[in-house]
Amino acid sequence: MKRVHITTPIFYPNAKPHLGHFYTSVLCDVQNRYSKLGKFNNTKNITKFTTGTDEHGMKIQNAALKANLDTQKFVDNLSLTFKELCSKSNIQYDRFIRTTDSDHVIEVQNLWNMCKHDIFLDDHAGWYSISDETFYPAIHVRELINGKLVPLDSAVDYSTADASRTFINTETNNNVIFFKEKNYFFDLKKYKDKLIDHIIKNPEFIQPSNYRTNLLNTLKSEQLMPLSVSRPTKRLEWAIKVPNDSSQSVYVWFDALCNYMTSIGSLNKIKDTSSTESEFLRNTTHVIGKDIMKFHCIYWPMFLMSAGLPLPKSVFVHGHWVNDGVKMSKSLGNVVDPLEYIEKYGSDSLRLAVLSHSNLTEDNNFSDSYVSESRNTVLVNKLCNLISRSSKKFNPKPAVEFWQPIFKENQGRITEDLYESFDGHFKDSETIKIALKDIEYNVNWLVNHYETSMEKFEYQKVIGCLINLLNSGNSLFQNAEPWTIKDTNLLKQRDLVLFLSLEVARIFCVYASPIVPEITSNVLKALEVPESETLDISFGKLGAGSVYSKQSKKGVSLLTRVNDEE
Ligand code: ME8
Repeated sequence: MKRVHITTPIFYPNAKPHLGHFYTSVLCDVQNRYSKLGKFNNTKNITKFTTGTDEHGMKIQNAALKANLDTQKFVDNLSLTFKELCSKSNIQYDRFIRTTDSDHVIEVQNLWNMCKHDIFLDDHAGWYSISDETFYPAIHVRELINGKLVPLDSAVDYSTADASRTFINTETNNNVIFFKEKNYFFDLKKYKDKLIDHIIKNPEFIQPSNYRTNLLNTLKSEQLMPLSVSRPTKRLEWAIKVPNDSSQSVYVWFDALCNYMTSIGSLNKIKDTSSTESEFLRNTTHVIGKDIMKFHCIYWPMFLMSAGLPLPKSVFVHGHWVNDGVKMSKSLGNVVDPLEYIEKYGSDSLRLAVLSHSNLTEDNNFSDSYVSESRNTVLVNKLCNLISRSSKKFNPKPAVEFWQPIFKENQGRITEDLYESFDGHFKDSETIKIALKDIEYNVNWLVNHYETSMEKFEYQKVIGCLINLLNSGNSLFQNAEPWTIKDTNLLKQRDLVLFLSLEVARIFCVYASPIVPEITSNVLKALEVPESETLDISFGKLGAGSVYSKQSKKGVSLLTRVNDEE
C-alpha cells in the first residue's frame, strides 16, 4: 500500500473558473480515481487529492477593489464558484485549500523560517506584471507609443514615469509597472547545479519529456538572478506578513507553492521522514499548465532544497486550451464556461470530451461538437444502446446464469470452441468472429497497456481503445441479430451474444470509471459487479441480477440523446 498525493495548481479566484481550470482538475481527478482502483496485482493506493484557491496578492487585491468589495468577501464568493465547479464535475478532492486558511498562514511562515538562511534584504528595481504576479527583465519590456511597441531607453529613469504611460512585457503581452523598493530575495543560484543534477538523474521528475528538455535548456542557460520573495506591505496589504518584519509581505508565489505542504499536514510532521505526511510529500504528483512551469520546476524544488525537504516525485505539464490559437484566459475574456456544458450535456460528457481531444504535449482548440459527440455518439449510441439492446428486449438473467460458470471454468477466456459455436447457425458467422477477435484484441490491450498509459496521463490512448471495444461489442450484436433467433436449439448461442455484449459494457465501465464516473458507477451497480473485483478483466464477472429488464422494472437509468439545437 502506497501513499500518493495529487495536486492541481491552486487557482486565482479573481474571476469564475473556465475550461482550463476544469481541464487540469479533471486530469487530476482521473489520476486520483485510477490510483484508488485495485490494480491487477491487487495493490491499492491511499491517495490525497488536493485543489483550492490562491487568494493573496496584488492581482486579487486590485480585482476586489475594482468590484468595490471587501477583499475577504470577494475571495469568499469566488472561491465558492471553484468549489461548485468541483461538485458539479464530480471532482472528488480530499482537501480544498484556501491560502487564507489559518493553518496555511502558519505553514508559510514556518517555511520562510526554514529557508531563512538563503533569504536576504536588498534594494530592488524592476518591471512587475500584476496579472502574472512576476518581475520581468527590461529586455522583454516595450513602451506602447502611438500603437507601436518601442524598446526601452537604458539612459532613462522609468521610476518617475507617470501612470498614464503603458508598458508591456512581450513574453505574455501583459502590462508591467516599474517598481523601486526594498524586497527580500531568495538565492536561486545556490541550488542551480543541484537541481540540474536532480532533473537529469530523475527523468520522471518533469513529464512529458518535451517540457523536461525545454526546462533543462532554460535552467542551464539562465543566470538565475536572486528571486524577489517579498513586497513592501504598504504596496501589498493583502498578503501573509514576513515573520518578524511586518513591513514586508510574502510574495504570492512563495505563499501559493507552500499550499502543497499545508494540504498534506503541518511542516513539523512533514519534517519527520518516518511520518505518513513525509511519505505523501515524496510521492507527490503536481499537474500544471505549461504557463507555470518555472514556478513548479525551478522555484518550488529550490525552496524545498533550502528547507531540507524531499522533492515531489513528478510534475506533469500540459498544454493550453486555445481559442483561434490564443490561450483561453480570464484577462482576455475568451473563455469557455464549463458549467454551461455540464448543465446541458452532463459532467461525464464534458470530461470525456476534453480528455478525448487533448494530450499533454499540445495546445488544443475547443469545439462544441466534442461535447455533443461524447454524449450522443459515445455514451448514448455506443454504450447505453448496447446495454439497452442486450437487456431490454431479452431477460439477460438466464444468459448470465448459464454462461458465467462456463467462463469461470475457462479462466475468463474466449476459447476456440466458443468461436466455432457460431459456425453454421448464424447468417454471417465470419463477421461475428471478426468482432469477437476485436473484443479480445482490445481487452488484451487494456491488460497490457492500461496501467502504464494511465500513469503517464495518456488518457487519449485509453479512451481510443475503450471506444474500439464498444465498437466491437456493437458489431457482434448487430451481426449476430439475436432478435431474429427463435429456434430453441440456438438459444444458448443467442444468450452468448447477450452475455458477451453485457460483458463488453462491464469491462468498458470498469476501465472508464475514472474518466466518466457517473454513468459507469450506475451501470456497474446495475450489473452487480462486486467492488473488490473492479480491475479484474476476465470474462464472466457479470452479476446474475437484473440489468435492465422491463419485466422486473429494475435497472440502470441509461442516458438519452441531447438535442444540439436546444
Ligand atoms: O497560475 N488551458 O492560477 P490561475 C489549460 N494561482 N489550462 C489552463 C488554461 C488554459 N487555457 N488557463 C488556465 C495560477 N489553466 C496560480 C497557480 S499554484 C501554486 C498557483 C490552468 O488561476 C492551468 O493548470 O492562473 C494553469 O496552470 C492554471 O489553470 C493557472 O491558473
